[in-house]
Amino acid sequence: MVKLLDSDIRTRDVLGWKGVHVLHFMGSSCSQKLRVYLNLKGIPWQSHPVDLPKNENMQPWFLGINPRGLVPVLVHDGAVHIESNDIIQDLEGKFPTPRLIPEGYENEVAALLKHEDDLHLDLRTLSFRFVFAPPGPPKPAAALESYIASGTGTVQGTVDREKQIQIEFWQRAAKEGFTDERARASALKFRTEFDALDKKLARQPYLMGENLSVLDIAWLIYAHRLSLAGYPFARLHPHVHAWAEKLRAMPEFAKEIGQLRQGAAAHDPAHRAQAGKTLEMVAGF
Ligand SMILES: N[C@@H](CCC(=O)N[C@@H](CS)C(=O)NCC(=O)O)C(=O)O
Repeated sequence: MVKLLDSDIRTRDVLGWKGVHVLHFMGSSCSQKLRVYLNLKGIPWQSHPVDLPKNENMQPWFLGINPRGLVPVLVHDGAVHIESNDIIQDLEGKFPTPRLIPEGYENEVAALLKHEDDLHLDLRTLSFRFVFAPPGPPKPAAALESYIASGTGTVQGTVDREKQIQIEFWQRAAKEGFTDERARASALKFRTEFDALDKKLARQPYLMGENLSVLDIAWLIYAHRLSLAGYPFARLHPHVHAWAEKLRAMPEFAKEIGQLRQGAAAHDPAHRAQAGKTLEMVAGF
């Protein structure tokens, strides 16, 4: 569990926050995952929006809370938790019903969520290339400088390697954009994952069997974002497509992904096909 230490935190006022507080952004996939989870659980929480397109997450106040500079963050009775999957697993222990991690499967689910999180930068690559498609560098130099300089830079008392990975990701993006080659490599990884999920969903209604679990939430959020990027689910993975349509129709999901959906509807095909190429063309799907 990534619960921050007192020495990691510079924005001290959060230590006095009582109850469940979430720092998040409407269009962030990891925030959407956590919000869907909170909705399904019926856990009341207080919202603290962090505007990612305005780079609020790269300012000293936010880095004083999460030295990694990422959303979502959970502050529960003054304890600061980062990493969406860790937050969810921690809440599952504290709010056990309705169960979204089946009893006895905690370790298996932890490993599967870790695997899902390992693909996060691939999702970000495809999102920036085909959904957001900003005209210039995704993070202006001034924002990146503030990111590098702010916060303690430690997580659980240790210099945070993950922050360096983020810095390198944005520096590379500023230098070369999101190239065809990178986008193709990321899309192929997802194809392998969704081929496997499609086989599961041919036999059972949800990823862990008969009941909805955190894995359905996590993978629906990925599938949804990728469908906005133009990933051809209906053609390549029909069972995943049917499952995603079913989940998207549930109010607990619809409420959280709706805004991005509308936003993306406003994107014309040329916008989604940055440099005149769609995801299907770039990936060879
Ligand atoms: N492994 C982290 C990933 C968090 C992450 O990358 N969050 C994104 C939004 S989905 C973010 O904060 N991006 C910062 C930015 O775009 O500047 C988690 O699961 O919480």
